[in-house]
Amino acid sequence: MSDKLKKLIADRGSIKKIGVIGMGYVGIPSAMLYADAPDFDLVYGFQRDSKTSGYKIDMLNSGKSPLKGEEPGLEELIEKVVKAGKFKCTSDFSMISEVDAVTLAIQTPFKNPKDLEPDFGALMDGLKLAGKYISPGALVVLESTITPGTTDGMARKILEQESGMMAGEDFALAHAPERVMVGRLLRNIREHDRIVGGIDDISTKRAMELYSRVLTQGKIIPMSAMSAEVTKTSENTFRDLQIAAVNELALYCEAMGINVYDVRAGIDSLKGEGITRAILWPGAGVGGHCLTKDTYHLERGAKLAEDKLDYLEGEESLFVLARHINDFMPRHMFNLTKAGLERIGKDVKGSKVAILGWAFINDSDDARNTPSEIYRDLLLEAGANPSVHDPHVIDYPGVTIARDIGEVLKNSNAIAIFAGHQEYKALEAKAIKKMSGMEHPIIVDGRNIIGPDAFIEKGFVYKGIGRGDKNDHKIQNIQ
Ligand code: SAJ
Repeated sequence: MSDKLKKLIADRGSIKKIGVIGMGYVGIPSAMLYADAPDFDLVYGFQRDSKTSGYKIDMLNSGKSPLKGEEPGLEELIEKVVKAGKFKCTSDFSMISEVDAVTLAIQTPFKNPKDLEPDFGALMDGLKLAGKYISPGALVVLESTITPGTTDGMARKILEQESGMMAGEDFALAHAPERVMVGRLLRNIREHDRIVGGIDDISTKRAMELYSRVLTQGKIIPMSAMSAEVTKTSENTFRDLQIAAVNELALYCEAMGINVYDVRAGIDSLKGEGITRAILWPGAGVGGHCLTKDTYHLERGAKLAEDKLDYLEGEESLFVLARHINDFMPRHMFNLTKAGLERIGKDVKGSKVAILGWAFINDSDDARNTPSEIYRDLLLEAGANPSVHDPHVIDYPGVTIARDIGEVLKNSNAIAIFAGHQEYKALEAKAIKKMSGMEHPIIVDGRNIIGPDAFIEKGFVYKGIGRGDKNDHKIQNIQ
């Protein structure tokens, strides 16, 4: 523990001013909670005044949320802290010199998962700006999900180069990964336990001071920076693995002619102390900004340590295989659609297919890495004519999203359900059939939200993920 840093922090006293770099799904709710905490005096939200996201600066400073979709309590909190003068959004990064702590909540996508090559461009720009302006005794925290080894590796290097100071000596450095989900951002930050990992104990301690002020139910779990990086990447990797396991089971159940949901309920019934059976839900695919890439961050971290790794010769990583299984599910939806059309002697080529749900998750407008896009592209490749409906997603590059479900169902040979939105749970066979105008429309349920019998009775050709008990049903001719 560096006495020099200890003294610098003691001279500064408790954290009063904070800077948040990256006004997005993580940065905005975090900044507002810091600003609303009585212990902190002022929070700057740092946002580049770029063509694509510069508009956020004025919106936030006028107390408005630039985030799309329902975020309970967020708009009110922005208005409150802006009115109270406790939050300012700015593109003047030199103000970082004033703050006691600066956090970075910047996207860390992958350029190419195959080569495990992340796109750290935006994060490196943020680190350079933080390094350029931080003052002695400040704390820097990475909240983005990153490859294990990044905090004490690339981030430390950039911050030291830009600042001319030493991490652990002149400034504190830590990783405290976000754990938020769209639709409940504020609640997740307040209530989830927070993993806090410093490059040394004094950095961990200083970062704990920051997060303990915003947690209501959650507790702080201190550890090393590397352990924090692995915790975050592997908690999403494990979730992805659990989803891949039940997706594989669903594919088996289809082949065996049984209902995966009966099996799931059976497995889930084994309860009692010490028995955890976390079986998740099969479906049309895994989207979003997290599960689709965090496995590759973990893999990259392990690769950096592969000279010490003892693993099966020539075997693929279980985690990467899980990614491939989940990436296969939209293609499986395509195969089910094709099989359904073939049952009535139709080819995918020239067929009109209605895609219900563009969001990657239910009842949200978030369509980042949506599985629906993979399915849509497969249809286009096969010469089909896809159309898309989603009650929540307003716009998305390269696709027209209809508001009127009748419009996409009209003359549709097939209907594919990709998101479990509430609106779709009320779908009625008779009404859908009337809108499609087909004698035997194909309906492919990727989220198990419709009752197969109600549709089969109306002459639909039903296909469902994991529904081997129904997928080869007798087609009914309705007089
Ligand atoms: N999905 C399934 N079956 C399931 C659960 C989800 O197919 O049983 C699909 C969803 O449809 C969606 C995708 O997986 O397409 C991701 O869904 P999600 O519920 O995991 O949502 P995310 O990605 O927004 O949230 C995850 C969460 N991680 C964990 O629970 C370990 C969240 O806590 C994280 O904060 C978030 O990633 C993140 O930002 O890392």
